[in-house]
Amino acid sequence: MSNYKLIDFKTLGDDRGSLIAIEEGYNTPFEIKRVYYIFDTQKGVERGFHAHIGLKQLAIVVKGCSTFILDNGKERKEIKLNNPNQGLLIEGLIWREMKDFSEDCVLLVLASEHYDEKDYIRDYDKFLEEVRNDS
Ligand code: T46
Repeated sequence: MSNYKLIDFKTLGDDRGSLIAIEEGYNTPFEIKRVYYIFDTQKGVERGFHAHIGLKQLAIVVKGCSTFILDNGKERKEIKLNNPNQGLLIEGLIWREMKDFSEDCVLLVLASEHYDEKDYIRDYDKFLEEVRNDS
């Protein structure tokens, strides 16, 4: 499946602990216009269930773990994120769902655009129609 990539970040560690720097144009291939984070997710909760028309995002589980399901209309892939030195880049038409949040999970997302509800496709049949029109 294209339109997604796992990016490994360099950990800058010393005897005080670890530090990871994310810099636009260096380990993030888009201009960062927005940052949001999801935390205190209740047990059993599933989120997402939408695709984006133009948004690019880099998702990093900075603490705990969570699983992304990516769906391009033809195949589905499960990606478990449990390491702050790895980011999931999602670009293009991909339906996403998130599940299995650990109690301590903090999911940080860097986004290429400001929040715009018009960029969301929240209906799966409409998403499939967009995929057909796109190919
Ligand atoms: C995505 C996945 C990974 C805002 O007002 N501003 C924002 O920047 C965001 C992201 C959300 N909101 C509002 C919209 C909703 O009323 O916050 C509420 C929760 O958003 P949503 O239901 O879209 O959350 P998720 O977890 O289903 O999806 C989020 C992002 O919205 C989405 O872009 O790819 O995380």
